[in-house]
Amino acid sequence: MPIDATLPYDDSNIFARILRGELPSKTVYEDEFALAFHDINPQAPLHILVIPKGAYVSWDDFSERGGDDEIAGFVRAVGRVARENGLVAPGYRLLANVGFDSHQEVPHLHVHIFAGQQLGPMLAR
Ligand code: DGP
Repeated sequence: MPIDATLPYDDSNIFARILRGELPSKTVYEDEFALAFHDINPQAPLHILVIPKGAYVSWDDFSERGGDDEIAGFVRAVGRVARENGLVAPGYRLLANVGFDSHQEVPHLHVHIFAGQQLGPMLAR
């Protein structure tokens, strides 16, 4: 079910549990500001999720409340994950769903990295 991105942060969401080590994930990268892991239901040959370590519901929440250090750290982590996986030359796609119309399902900000094939049009037609 898509979530309402205007609701307060819910500490029991799946990605919060992954961050606390209560649920496993296939970690790709971790630093002070971000954790990257493989999506459980990949939509491309390579499908990685990058999440901030802080408690933010969505891109909207993060861009409004996130500290400058957290925002810079997170953006750099996303770029680094792509670079370290050799994705810059072939190309990749970033996606962050926010709220109901985008079908955001997990209420902790996550940026999808899709790669490994021609990704086609930006939106399903
Ligand atoms: P979105 O629709 O943008 O909220 O995408 C949520 C993504 O999270 C979706 O591609 C599947 C992934 N996902 C959901 N639960 C888990 C989980 O427990 N582990 C991992 N690795 N990914 C998950």
